[in-house]
Amino acid sequence: MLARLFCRMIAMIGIVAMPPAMAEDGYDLWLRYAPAQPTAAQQISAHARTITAPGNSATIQIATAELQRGIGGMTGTTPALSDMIQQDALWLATPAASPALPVKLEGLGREGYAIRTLMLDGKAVTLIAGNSDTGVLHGVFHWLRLAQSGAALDRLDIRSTPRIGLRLLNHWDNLDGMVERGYAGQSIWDWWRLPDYKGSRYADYARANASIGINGTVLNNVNAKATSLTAPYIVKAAALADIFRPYGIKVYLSVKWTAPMELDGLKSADPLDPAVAAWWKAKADEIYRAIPDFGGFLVKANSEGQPGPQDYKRTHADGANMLAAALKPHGGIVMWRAFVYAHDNPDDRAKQAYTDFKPLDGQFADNVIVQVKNGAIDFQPREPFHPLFGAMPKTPLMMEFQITKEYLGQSTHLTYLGPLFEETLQSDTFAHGKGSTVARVIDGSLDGHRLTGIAGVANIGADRDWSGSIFNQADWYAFGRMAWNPDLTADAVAREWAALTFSPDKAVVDPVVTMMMGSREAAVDYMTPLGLAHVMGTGHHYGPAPWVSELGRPEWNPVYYHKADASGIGFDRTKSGSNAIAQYAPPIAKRLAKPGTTPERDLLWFHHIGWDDRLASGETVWDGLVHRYDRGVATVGTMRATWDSLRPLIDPERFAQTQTFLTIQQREAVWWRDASIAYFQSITKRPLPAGAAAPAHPLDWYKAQSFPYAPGNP
Ligand code: BDP
Repeated sequence: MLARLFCRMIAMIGIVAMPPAMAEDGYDLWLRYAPAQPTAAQQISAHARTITAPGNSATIQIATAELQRGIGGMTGTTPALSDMIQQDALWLATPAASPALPVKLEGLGREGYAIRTLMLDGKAVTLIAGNSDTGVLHGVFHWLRLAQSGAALDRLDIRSTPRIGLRLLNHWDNLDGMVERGYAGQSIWDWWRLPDYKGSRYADYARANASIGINGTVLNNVNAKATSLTAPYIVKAAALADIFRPYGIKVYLSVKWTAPMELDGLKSADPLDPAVAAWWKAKADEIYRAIPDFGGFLVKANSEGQPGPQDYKRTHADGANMLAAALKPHGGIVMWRAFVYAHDNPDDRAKQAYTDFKPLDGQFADNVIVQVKNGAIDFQPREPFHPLFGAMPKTPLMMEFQITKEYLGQSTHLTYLGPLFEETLQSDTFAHGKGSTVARVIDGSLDGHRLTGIAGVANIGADRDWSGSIFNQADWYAFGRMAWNPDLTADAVAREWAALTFSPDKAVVDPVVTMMMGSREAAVDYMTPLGLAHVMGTGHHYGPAPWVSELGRPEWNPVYYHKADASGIGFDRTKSGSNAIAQYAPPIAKRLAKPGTTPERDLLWFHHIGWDDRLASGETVWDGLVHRYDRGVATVGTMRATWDSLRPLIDPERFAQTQTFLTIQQREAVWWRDASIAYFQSITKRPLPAGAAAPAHPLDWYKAQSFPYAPGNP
């Protein structure tokens, strides 16, 4: 408080460019409500002298408390609550409480809101209205976002409603506290001490999610344990559901297919066995008794060794529909994952999900949604969009992005995922001609689906800063914002985030956004340029290992993906190879059939190309590859320099963490570059292009590195 006062005094007497005096450990995320500059603070106060709210529900209490906290933090004056709408009030309203609202709420649904500056009985007020208290809460967070970013608050006329219904985090959290592919410490769920001990972090988690419109969370890992469906764990999940409910957030559980056998000794898990169906129905009834608004089940079946209906010669649809029938009476849904590939299937891994699921289009119950990863392999730095998008018009498909950066530098690399999300969402499937974007597949507008969804594998852990680094918070933020509106640009979201997280000052926002917007492409360049994929170290996926070739299943080996040999490099997915391109709509397949018409960024994903073939720039593939590795390293160098220049404008704590992480990123970018070049050069035997530095070590040195304790590796 003293520090804040001090800051404001300094700002008032006109000394500029002082670093904020508060210690910043990242816990507050983008909801910091730091003292605003004097004119901004005045503006905020002028539009929020009092708050009038409809009733006193838990959700409305959260909304008013958030406004008081936010406005108090930014201006130093906490507005009072008032029963009467006063001049310059913030007026929160629902039609239930105020039947004759001066704004129309049709079309805003249960979660949307309107914000409007208007005159009411001669008084200027800002109305934040929604059809439900949750809608009002979302509107409150929008208004606070505007206030924090220094936007004008005097003539607001905003209507916003989410384009996608289910906006979910998927926690890959195990019951023992380990987070699979987690790089931010242990799980935030303290299963052992739940349901009795409920630390304040659970509400803070819900608040952060509500602020960006996330409305559901799958509590446990897709590689699920049956134990999470036992009575004690249902009570624990119910305790979390009770905390999340007023924030508009539902809980969901991942389920293990063989739970009826493991927990109650059933002889089979055959979905068509009436005893199995009865078990799941009873289990659903039991869950809904404890959690009346339980969301439903997420299922990973017949994937990477998990059991599933195919073990009984049944289809994914048979399995999903059986679970759906158990949930249906309660309004629950099944999210059935399409992330499948089988050890006994010799076909291109990238084709297998489509091959399995496409024939099932139209066979799923109406409360089933099929959850598809953004690309056909597995969360790589870059993948072309998954060919299932646009290929199953009769089935609702939801998107699965990975927010945690298993393949993008894990916790320490600054690789903002907004551009990856945007690239996928804006990809055109051509399912119904031009403009059939992936965003329109998953928002349901393309094929008229009402059940719509998007999931992000969470990057949240018990670390004080939640996500393992300050900049990783941006990926959580971007996921939520782009789930609400999949047509938002990564750049616009980065701008918002940077303003909220650091400062609305252009001198901060512009360089931070430039760093962020180039960062994912830099990682693609230094890890997997020109469409390469899956060349990471075995198991932990940390660091380069394109040489790995001896693992049990072919598709576990990086050599399977890059297919580098004396003649060239890349995976031939055209007619002469696996013909995966035929899974795309004809206009896309046609374009991908030839290297010359394939986007260069995906070249080696679709083609095996001669080392001496030419890229658009005129350079050979080998030279172009090396140049891209170099470009990636150079971009990280520029990012570091940019960050260093921001020292006077960023608080010391968050400045230092980011600076250190950028140092790690630069060192590791060089390592990626050198190891990759050393390996590919051992295959191509060509000299490095003029001016390119030789790798620092011989290939064997890179091969000898090992990381037995890399985090997140199950
Ligand atoms: C892979 C991860 C693995 C997950 C799997 C999945 O390496 O830990 O279990 O995805 O999505 O990327 O099921």
